[in-house]
Amino acid sequence: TDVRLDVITIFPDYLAPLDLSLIGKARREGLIDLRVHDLREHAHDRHRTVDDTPYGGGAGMVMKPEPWGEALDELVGGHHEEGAETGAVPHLIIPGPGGIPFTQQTARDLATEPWLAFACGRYEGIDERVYEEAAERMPVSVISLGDYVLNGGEVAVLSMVEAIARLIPGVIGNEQSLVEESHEDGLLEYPVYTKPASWRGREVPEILLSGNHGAIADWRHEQRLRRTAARRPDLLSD
Ligand code: 6GU
Repeated sequence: TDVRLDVITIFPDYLAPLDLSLIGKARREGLIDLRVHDLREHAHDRHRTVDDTPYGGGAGMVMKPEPWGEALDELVGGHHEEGAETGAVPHLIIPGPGGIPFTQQTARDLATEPWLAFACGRYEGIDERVYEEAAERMPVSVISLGDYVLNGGEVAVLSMVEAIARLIPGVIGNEQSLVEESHEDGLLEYPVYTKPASWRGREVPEILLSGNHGAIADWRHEQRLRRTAARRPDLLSD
């Protein structure tokens, strides 16, 4: 396998879409070894409790450290578990709105790593000592998709895994489609059209029917600049 991905969550069913489409195909072809783990298997009380009230007070619940400690032990080999022989560790990604921004460059960097693990938090977050201890054992990154709040890391992991996996050689058939897309060179993509040439009184721009490939390339570049200026001026200034 080219890459191993582990996801630890209290909602394994949230990751079911990773069986579908290009990612599902890459898994079945053995390009991606993706394993989803239920955190509750490491909660040993009667009710399989994974959360508790915050020290110091405040709203909501905090994820308890013990289940996370055990789940990460099982992954990297805490004392005598599988993996302890080689000393290999994953790069642990913890999704959260308080993390560093996830960008196409983040996806490119993570796509070169042989082993990634994603720890999905819920409630108000994970006990801080889990981050501290994990960081002594493996690289840890807290990563955010953007400035808005999701209920947990699962949906963020779906996005991150898709963005990363499609950059792994062999996962996408047409590699050229990877270089000609938004965020690969700092500009948004140009508008695209297909048949019919006339639809509900709207015409495809004449230049695209001209067969003049130089003029088409110039038009597309101009469209990319205009679109980026209108929608994402931040990409042009900084
Ligand atoms: Cl990565 N996680 C959560 N829970 N909320 C988010 C996020 C991540 N990115 C933006 N909001």
